[in-house]
Amino acid sequence: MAKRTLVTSALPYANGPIHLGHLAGAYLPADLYVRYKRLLNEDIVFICGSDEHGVPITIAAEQQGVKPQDIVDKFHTMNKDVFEKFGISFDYYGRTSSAVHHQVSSDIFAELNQKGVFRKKTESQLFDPEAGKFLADRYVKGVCPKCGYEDAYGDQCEKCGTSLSPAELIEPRSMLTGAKPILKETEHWYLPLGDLQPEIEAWLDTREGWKSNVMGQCKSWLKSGLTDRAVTRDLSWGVPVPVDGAEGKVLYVWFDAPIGYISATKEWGIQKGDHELWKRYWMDEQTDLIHFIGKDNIVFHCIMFPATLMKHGGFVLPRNVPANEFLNLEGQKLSTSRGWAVWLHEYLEDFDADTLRYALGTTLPETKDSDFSWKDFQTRNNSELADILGNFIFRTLSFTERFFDGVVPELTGPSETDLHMLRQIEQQRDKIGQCYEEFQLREAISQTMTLARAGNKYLTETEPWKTRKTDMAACSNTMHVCIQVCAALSVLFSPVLPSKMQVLRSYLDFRSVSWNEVKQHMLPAGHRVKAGDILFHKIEDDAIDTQITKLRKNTEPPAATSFEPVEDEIEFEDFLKVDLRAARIIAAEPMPKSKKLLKLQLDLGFEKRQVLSGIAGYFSASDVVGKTVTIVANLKPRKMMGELSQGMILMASNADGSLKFIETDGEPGSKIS
Ligand code: B3M
Ligand code: ZN
Repeated sequence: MAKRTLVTSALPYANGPIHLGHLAGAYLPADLYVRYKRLLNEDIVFICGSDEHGVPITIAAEQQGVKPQDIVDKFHTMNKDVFEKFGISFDYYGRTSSAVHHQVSSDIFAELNQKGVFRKKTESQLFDPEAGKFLADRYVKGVCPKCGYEDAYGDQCEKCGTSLSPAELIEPRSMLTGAKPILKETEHWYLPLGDLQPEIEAWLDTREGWKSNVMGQCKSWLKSGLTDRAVTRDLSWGVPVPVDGAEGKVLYVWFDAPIGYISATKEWGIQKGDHELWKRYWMDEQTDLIHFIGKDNIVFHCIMFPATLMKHGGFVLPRNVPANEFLNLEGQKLSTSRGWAVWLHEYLEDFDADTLRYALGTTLPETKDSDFSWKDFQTRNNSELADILGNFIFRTLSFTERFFDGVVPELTGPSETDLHMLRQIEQQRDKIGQCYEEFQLREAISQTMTLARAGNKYLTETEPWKTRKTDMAACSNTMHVCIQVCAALSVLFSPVLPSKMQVLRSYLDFRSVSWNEVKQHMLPAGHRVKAGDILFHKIEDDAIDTQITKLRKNTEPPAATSFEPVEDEIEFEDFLKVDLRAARIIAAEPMPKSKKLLKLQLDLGFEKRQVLSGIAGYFSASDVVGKTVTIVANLKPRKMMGELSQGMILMASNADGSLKFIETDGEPGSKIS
């Protein structure tokens, strides 16, 4: 086992506030893991900070007509504060504009340069003749050479994840003036990734326990062959290139930003009065370095940064990079420019941090993209936090206060049911721990709720309100056991619900916060507890509707996008399985409490049917009545919101995001093939 762990979360650009997508990608998962490890009393340090360089910052400054420094000062402070309010427990939150960071990244560049690692090349690069500037990275957009996405940035296509150079873009256009760039020669330092490929490949082969989505991406880049990457830029904002004659050039933001993890660790040590402390975490092989990031950052953390560290020498390389996929919002891709996002500071005005930590934690995009919806948030809160966890705790503690004067009763002659419940405490502790160790954080949370669910069920089934009158010993045993389960939950749930579980421990007068002390018997008979207040309140429909309305109001319609790529080939027999029919919509009404669904009555000639269709955002009931449309008639019927849906209406999705029916002149019931 490692002596120590260094956990990092991607440094967010200080060019805007933090939203749910950021949290789900790199911050909440890291915090869950770190809080779990701290409960094991392991030596672990959690590092993050603001990424304050690069084109994202200067573009934001230009758009707002202020200086880059003003932008980073504003968002650094704001983001640091909101992370704290959300319970993200960084040991240190640095910033890449700090003097220490400039020094550390300069030194690393200089060392690599001196070792002759870089290749200096003069190449033609895109230049905006109107602005008189080279167009680095996000100053230029164009068509992705790999997937054809039209809005790919000069450094990366956000659609397919490929990392790019501006010159690779098809039909490039300047973000400064819209002008068509020309080519102009300039000299830069390149990291020769092509030459380093065998070393990188050999190192990646030694990595164990990586998620398949992460290793898969790495393998696919290696397969297409790595190429030299420039690590300097013609820009004025950033860490100046520490070489004589390199005026007007700075380090590429993706060169200096990951080094920010090192400089922030250094600053953390300095703050603790130990200038050498950072070396224990970065220069000693006993450290497990874990980078939590979103999937668009994989290439930088698994290839570029390790290559940099490798060639420098002396540094530890990541043991794991548990990158997450993307979080969608209400079924659509998050988009800050369109306003399709939930900002954390706004969320915290209306709800508490722990509720979101739980709801988001159960929906983390660990292996594939996932979706956050306000309805699901409400259900997670009402049906799980309030109805299971909160209800169990409140019933246990108020019953103990009322009938046992708040004193933990004796356990005497426990039944098999009592013993079974007690055994589950340790079983679940081990199972949950295993999930955390393997970065299966969703499952860790779900297994923790399983213990609460078991406790709630046990309490209901042992019926202490009845045994109180007939079998006082059984009643005492029930309450003794339930209190042990509450104590266990107060520790096992604390990575997810840190502040609520702290309150619970105060009710239980339970000081222990150590994972391994979670056992069958923690609070002895005679120990005093108090009932306290209800920990989780239900969230009403109104509060959720307000959020959905706010989201829709802030949002512009989806921008024109490209068409979906064609799906994989299927056999003719597969196609024949789908029974398509013409159907006339004879009645339509909105579904109560649903923003998405319309309830439609269809005439199929030989029979009538009800179908629920997710088109309410596009059509009103009166728009659709009378149309003869195409449906999948042999789709297994399913219930949605308590109503039966017998089939599915086919829709064409236009590139601009609008939906159209597949109308037909066929008579209702006729087969379409
Ligand atoms: N700021 C990119 C991002 O926010 C970048 C991460 C840096 S991690 C060293 O997606
Ligand atoms: Zn692409």
